[in-house]
Amino acid sequence: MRLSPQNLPPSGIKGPNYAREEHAVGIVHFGIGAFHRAHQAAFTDAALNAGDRDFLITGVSMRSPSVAEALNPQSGLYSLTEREGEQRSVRLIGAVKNVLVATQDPDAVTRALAERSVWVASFTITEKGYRRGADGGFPPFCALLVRGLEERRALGLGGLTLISCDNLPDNGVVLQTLIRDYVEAHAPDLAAWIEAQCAFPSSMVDRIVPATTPQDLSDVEHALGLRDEGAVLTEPFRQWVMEDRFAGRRPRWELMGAQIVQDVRPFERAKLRMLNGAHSALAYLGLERGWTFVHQAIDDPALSPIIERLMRVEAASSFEPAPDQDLQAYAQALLQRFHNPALNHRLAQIAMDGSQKIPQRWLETLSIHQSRGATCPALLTALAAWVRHVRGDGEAVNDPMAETLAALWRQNGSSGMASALFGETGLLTGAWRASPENLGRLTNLIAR
Ligand code: CS2
Repeated sequence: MRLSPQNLPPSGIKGPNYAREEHAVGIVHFGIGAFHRAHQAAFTDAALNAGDRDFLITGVSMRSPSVAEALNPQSGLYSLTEREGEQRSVRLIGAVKNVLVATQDPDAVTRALAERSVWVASFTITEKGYRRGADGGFPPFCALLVRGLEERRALGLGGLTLISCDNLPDNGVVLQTLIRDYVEAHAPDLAAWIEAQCAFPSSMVDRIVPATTPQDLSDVEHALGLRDEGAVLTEPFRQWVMEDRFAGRRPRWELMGAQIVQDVRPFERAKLRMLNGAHSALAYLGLERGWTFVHQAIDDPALSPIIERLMRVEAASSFEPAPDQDLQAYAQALLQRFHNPALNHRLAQIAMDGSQKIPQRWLETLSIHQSRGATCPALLTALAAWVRHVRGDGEAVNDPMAETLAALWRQNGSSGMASALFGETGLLTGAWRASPENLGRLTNLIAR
């Protein structure tokens, strides 16, 4: 039997206390993967439970129908399980109303954005989701979003708050710039309206959400007595820091601990360079040492000192913390989260799309230290492991630049890769143009 509003698990498992069918949709979310369901949707559900009205979520998948197939037969209802050590806690989340698949029904996405009740469009479309094509082409969500905004203007409705929740520095600015460029090319007369009517707050989101496995689905089935194809499993920890910049109404996300601040940057730098930076290092170094999960890699005495140095010394000294931000306590808390054995967070999941992740996770830090004349042995060790990873003779490389990177290996070999990537005219010099000394160090580390 499948979970749905008609088939609820026995009491004892908490669920939404609000009448879902009486609420309108207030948020359209692009990229409704496990992360959104464990993070922003849970924050929104908490606000609805506390009495906020009309902030249900319409999720949008750009291509794959799998989330729509999992959630729509359950009227959007799903379970969220927090796991830490032996502890399990499960509840039902009611905030998602339905899921649209953009390739199947693009007009439905436009209509959803142009609903009078909608105030917010949010995004977890991954780092590569913001990338323009080699031919300058725009990512597909831009056209859908801008059509929705055009429709709002035509109907005399207000603009939206557009919140990027992806792991990119200044993600609000990234989104705003992309939309501004798209509008300039395709709908120039909308530019002033967007400027006046929409807001693009930057935000930092944090919760470790491993991809749900078939084993997880059976465990959840056992706990609920019902099949939940939309189940997500995560850690108890969650954090959401958002810039105080809104175009209109929003749910009271702070009821579940969201912080609304003037300047997100110190939180976002700490998260990207320390948490995500350590994650990517664990992924490439850990996979090479034969590990499958984050908790195994961080327990490896050959790796933990590198990870500690990367976070506590190299990343933590690369930016100015906010007044109350204690970066050593943050590093300590991160280590504890990485050790959580109940999460089974796969290194291969983190290793994906490295070319899109390492600039903000590692290369900015390297560049800052290089300009100060300091060396970063931990980051260079991790970077060497990534360079070996993209050679592609182990597991298949899951990265939009995989072919280019493999070709670079064929042309340059181990001795030429450092400068082919990070030298004067290297492929990835956007964030870091390595000094001759650092190129030498990296070359040695790649060859080991
Ligand atoms: C991870 C992140 O897959 C990855 O690249 O580093 O998804 C990480 O788990 C989240 O950002 C934690 O908030």
